[in-house]
Amino acid sequence: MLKDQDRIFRNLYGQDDWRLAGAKRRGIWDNTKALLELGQDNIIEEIKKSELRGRGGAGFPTGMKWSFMPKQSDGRPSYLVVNSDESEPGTCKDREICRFDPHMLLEGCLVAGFAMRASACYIYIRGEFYNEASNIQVAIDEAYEAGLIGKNACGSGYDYDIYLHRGAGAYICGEESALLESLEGKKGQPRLKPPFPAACGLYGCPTTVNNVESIAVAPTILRRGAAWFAALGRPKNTGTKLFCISGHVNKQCNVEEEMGIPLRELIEKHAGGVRGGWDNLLAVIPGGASVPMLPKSICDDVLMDFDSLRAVQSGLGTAAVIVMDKSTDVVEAIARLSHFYMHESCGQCTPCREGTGWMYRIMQRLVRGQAELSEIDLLLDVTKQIEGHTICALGDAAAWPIQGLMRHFRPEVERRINEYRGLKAAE
Ligand code: L3W
Ligand code: SF4
Repeated sequence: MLKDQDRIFRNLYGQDDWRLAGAKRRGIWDNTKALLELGQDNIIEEIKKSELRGRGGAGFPTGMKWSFMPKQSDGRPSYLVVNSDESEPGTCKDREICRFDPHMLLEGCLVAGFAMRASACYIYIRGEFYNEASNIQVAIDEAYEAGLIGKNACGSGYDYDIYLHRGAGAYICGEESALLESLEGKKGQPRLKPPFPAACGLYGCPTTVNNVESIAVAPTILRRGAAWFAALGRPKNTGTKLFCISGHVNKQCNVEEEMGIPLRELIEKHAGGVRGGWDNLLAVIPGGASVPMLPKSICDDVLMDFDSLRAVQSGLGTAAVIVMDKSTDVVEAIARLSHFYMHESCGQCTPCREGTGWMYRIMQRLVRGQAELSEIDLLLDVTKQIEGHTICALGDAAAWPIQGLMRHFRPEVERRINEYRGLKAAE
C-alpha cells in the first residue's frame, strides 16, 4: 500500500482549499523558478528517467513524447495541449484534479510547456465539467495576477500563456487529433496519423497532447527526483496512479495507489470490498469501458499496471475499475457499452460507422437469446474487421469489450440462445 509520504495528490477529496493560498500550503508553486532553471533538456531527461507513462489510456512514455518537439523553431509556434476531455465510462480522476487542485495542473503546464519550448498552452476541458472549468479559470486568473504565468513566468524570463477551452460534450473529442480539430473550431473528427501532433498538430504547428494526470505529476517528479518516482511501482510501470473504483463495491472511490498493486488489494483496502464478499465477484473491467473485462479467476491475482494487464489480454487504460458482482447481466452490460460506441462514433470511417451499429444490433439479440449460435462467430468476425482498420482507437475500443465477453463468458451467451430455442420448441 502506498505510504502517505509518497502521495502526490494532496487534495484529491477537496478537504483543503483549492485556491492559490491552499495550493501554496501544499507545496505547489514552491520555487518553480528553480525547476525551470534545470533547463529544458534536463527536465525532459528527468521525466524520461522517471519512466512516467501517459495516464490517458495508451501509456506512451511521457518524456519520449516531449522529446519529439522541435528544439529549434522553424518559425512556427509550438503548443502544449492538455486533454481534460475525460469521458471514458467509469473514469473520474482528471475531474478531481481540475476541481480540487487546479494550481497543481497549472504548475505542470508551465514546467512541461517550458521543457518542450511551447509558446502557449491550451487546456481542453469536457463541456459538462462546468464547475471544474470555472475553478481552472479562477486559478489561471490567480496565477497571472501572481506573476506565475504570463510574461516572465515565475521570474524565469519565459513568456507563457495558458488558455482554457470548453468542449461541447462529444466523447470522440478526447481522441487527441479530434480534440485539435475541435480546438481549431472544426467538427471533432480524428485525423490520420502520421503525421503525429509533434510534427503537425494545432494550427499545423508542433504540438504535444498530454492527459491532465500526466502533466499534474511532473513538478513533483522534478522536485523529488526521477529515482524516487521510478522506485515506486514496477519496472516500466512506475510511480503512483489514480484509480477510479465504481460498480458493485461497498464504497466507490477515487484513490491514489502504487502502480502494480494487486486488483484484489485495491478493491478490498480502498473500496470496502466487493458487495457480498470477494466470492460474489463475477468480473471486472480494469481500465475504463474500452478495455476487455476479466473474470474473477483472473482478478484473483492480477496486478494493476500496463504490462500485467496486457499480459491477460486487457489493459490499464484510464485505470477506471468497474466491478460487477454475480447479480450482473454481463451480456447486457456489454450490449450497453456497444450502444455507447455506436452513439459516439464520429462516422468518418466505414468499419466503425457501420460496424458499431451492426455489433450493437447483434448484441441486443444476444441479450434476449434471439439469435443463431453461428452469429457469435459472425459477431467476433465483425470485431476483427473493425480492429486495426479504422482511423482512431474508437473502433478498437468498440470491438475489445465484445471480444472480452466472448473470451470469458461465451457459454453464458450460448446458454441464452439454447434456452430461447428450447422455449420456442416447447411452444
Ligand atoms: C510520435 C510516434 N508520437 C504514438 C503518441 C500519440 C499519442 C500517444 C499515444 O489512444 C488509448 C486508446 C483508448 N511518434 C507516436 C507518437 N505517439 N506513436 O503517443 O498514442 P496511441 O496511438 O497509442 O493512443 P491514443 O490514440 O492516444 C488512447 C484508450 O486510450 N482509452 C480511452 C481513453 C479515454 C480517456 C479519457 O476519457 N480521459 O483518456 C482507454 O483505454 O481506447 O487505446 O499522443 O500521438 N511514432
Ligand atoms: Fe470516427 Fe470511428 Fe473512424 Fe474513429 S474509428 S475516426 S470514431 S469513425
